[in-house]
Amino acid sequence: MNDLKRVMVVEDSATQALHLKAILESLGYDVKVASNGRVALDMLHEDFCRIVITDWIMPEMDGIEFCKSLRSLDLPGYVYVLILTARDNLDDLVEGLEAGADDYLTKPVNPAELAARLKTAKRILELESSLRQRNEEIARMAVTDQLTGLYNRRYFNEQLPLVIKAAVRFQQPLSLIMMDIDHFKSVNDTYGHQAGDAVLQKFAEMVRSSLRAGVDWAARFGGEEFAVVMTNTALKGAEVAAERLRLLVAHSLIPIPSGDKLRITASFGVASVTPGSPDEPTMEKLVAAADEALYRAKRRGRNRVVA
Ligand code: GH3
Ligand code: MG
Ligand code: MG
Ligand code: MG
Ligand code: MG
Repeated sequence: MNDLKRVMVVEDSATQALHLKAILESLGYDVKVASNGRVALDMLHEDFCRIVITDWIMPEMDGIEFCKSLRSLDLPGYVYVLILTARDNLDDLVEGLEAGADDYLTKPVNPAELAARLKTAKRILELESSLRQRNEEIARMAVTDQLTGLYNRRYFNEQLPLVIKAAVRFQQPLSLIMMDIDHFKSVNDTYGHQAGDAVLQKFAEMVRSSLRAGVDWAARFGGEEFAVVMTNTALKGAEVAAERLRLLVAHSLIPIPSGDKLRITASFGVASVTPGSPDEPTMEKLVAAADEALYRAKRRGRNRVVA
């Protein structure tokens, strides 16, 4: 990770900054210099840097204020801060660490010690990166349906109320399509569960391909039932989208592990939130309305869209 080869030096004395820069460059680091804490904060926003060595006493914003401000910011990653100062009593060290510094060094700096301290920084930052990545992965897994890669029911339940709230606030329409594969049980019964899974995956792919990026999103609601949420879309538009998807599904041949190709159909129920309607919309009401429409689509013979 080459961002661990970059160091920002925050130092008001140009001579000392140059001296430290030379040492760091001899250790293989790319160095940027900021003349005080305020300048350093601005630079971090523009060009993020994960290792910072800061002086204590500087005009405008000193090292302590800099550490405190830095820790209150929401930056793209953890910044490892070393204070490098002529102040060498124990109280100063404690104050520096309590302000949010990770390490404390006194001037004049010994290059070998600096190199070793920076190795510690690198180790901590690598650990932080891997934990961050793992967290992101877990967070993504928590909202993803494993079989299809679509959002799962949990995400649907968390997200839909927020989307409805936003639609009401911005007085925009919002539509929900609920869909259910027709006679899916017979796929499993005839061709086996693996074939059923392949059909679900292919169906999900067709749903995904029908979404408008950044506007619609789809979730696996459960079993062979899926939902598409269409923001800023009125009932008519959602009906058209559902009909297009219905045709795509009905005209597709789905390959299954046995080598056979299956034809499937699905039924669709569409419901909407309309701006200005007196009835306050909720997730429960919207889902119930789409479900009711889906039920009617099934009863009227399947392979159809009902709104
Ligand atoms: P309808 O047209 O009325 O919707 O009939 P259907 O057969 O599609 O509906 P039913 O609810 O009777 O059956 C749904 C089947 O979906 C039963 C269940 O075993 C199967 N199923 C649910 N989840 C999965 C899954 O993850 N993989 C597979 N292969 N099958 C699943
Ligand atoms: Mg100074
Ligand atoms: Mg079904
Ligand atoms: Mg059913
Ligand atoms: Mg079902």
